[in-house]
Amino acid sequence: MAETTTTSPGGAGGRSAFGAFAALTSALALFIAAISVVLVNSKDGGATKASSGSAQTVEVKLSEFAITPKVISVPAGAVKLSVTNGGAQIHNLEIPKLKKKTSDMAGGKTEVLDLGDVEEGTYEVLCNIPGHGDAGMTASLVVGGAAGASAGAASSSGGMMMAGMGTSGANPADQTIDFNATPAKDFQARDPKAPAPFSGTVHELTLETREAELEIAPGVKQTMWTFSLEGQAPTVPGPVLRGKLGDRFKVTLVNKGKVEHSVDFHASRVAWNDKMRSIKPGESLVYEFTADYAGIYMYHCGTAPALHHIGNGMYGAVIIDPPNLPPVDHEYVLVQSELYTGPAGQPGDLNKMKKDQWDAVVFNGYVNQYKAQPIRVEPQERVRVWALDAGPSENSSFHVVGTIFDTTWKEGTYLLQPDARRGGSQTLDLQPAQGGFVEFSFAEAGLYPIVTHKFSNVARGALGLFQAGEVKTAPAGGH
Ligand SMILES: [Cu+2]
Repeated sequence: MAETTTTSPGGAGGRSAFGAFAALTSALALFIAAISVVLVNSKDGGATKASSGSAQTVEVKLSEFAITPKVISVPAGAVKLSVTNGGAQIHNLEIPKLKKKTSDMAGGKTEVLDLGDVEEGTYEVLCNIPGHGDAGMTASLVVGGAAGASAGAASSSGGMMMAGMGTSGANPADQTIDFNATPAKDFQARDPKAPAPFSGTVHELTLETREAELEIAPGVKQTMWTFSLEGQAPTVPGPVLRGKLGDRFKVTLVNKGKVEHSVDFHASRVAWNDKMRSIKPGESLVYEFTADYAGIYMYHCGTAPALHHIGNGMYGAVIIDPPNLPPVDHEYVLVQSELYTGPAGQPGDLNKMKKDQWDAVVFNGYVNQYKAQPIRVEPQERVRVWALDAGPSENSSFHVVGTIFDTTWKEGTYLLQPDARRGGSQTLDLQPAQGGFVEFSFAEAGLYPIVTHKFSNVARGALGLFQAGEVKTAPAGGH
């Protein structure tokens, strides 16, 4: 039954000739991970016995994202684990209580971990690559008797990292966001201005991935996974890349992080198993594409579990201007996404991502940042906002309170342009990975809230302000 976890997503038999099956399996593991954890739990709830003889050597397999068996049962005494990485990504095996850990092992490698004489008891086992424990790579080492009782305990919650969680995905150690807090004096909101298109027709860019401690809300710093252009500070979202139809993008992706990453440009038409493959820390790849179609496109890391990599900050926008895009007075980019906190110093909590339990919904990566620092325009000026819903899971009903869009463009086409029928639009609706732009002006001086009209999310960080002209009153808390 366990074999279905590797063959069923591949589908037809033609896949067997597919050279890059490892990459395929890796990227599909997002879909597989949940299934395989269930399988392992039910199948390996019983114990694997150590081989006979004085050397108690037990075979343990690492994969995306499981440690098999889930319960490693051995008699008391000298214990060795023969650990094989059967996956595509780098994994390790750690037993924190025993202070034992394998090296970070590439796929296909086997390493024997000598635990020495181990006392009776139950020990937590995990892969300590960031995110992999949360993704399912936990197990229990049960030494001596009482294997049956401990096996039940270990399989009930998928390991100790999830202990005490109940039906909520939250870990008690996850950081909390105070939506009434105000940013520090020196806080600088991300510049929402849309960059001009790159000059020329061939754009050679170096895009780096790394972990970075970023402030996501007043007083809350989270270990985010980021994209940044060479020489620039890491940000969430990643940089906005903008070009024109027909431009050639030559992007060198460099992994400066501690875990594997990849990039998937929705603006491109390229083979997924080649260009979108995951690269290990220190590696790089070249991803070339021609901008054949106009739009605002998402790019994101697709390394399994992609939900974790996107949910923890690895997304950004590529804008390819449609032909004859009219000039406007101001042009902005607002990327909506969810934030899922984790414990301080750790990435966001994958369990909350799996359950759609976001802590916040934000524009350009920070709770209520344009409420704290409104975007300043003048009445009657024409404004274009490029909007992208990066998700990973929540929709957007993009709305600016107090005005009407006379122009909307979504997913490759104008939905509305000014004409004699005088049609107006109140929201731009976007599902995850959809984008477009809206155009409007403000009739009079004042404050104009920026929201997603799914208002439960406005209370959780998805609130900004346009300030048109001089305004006497201070921005109110709500509106
Ligand atoms: Cu990634």
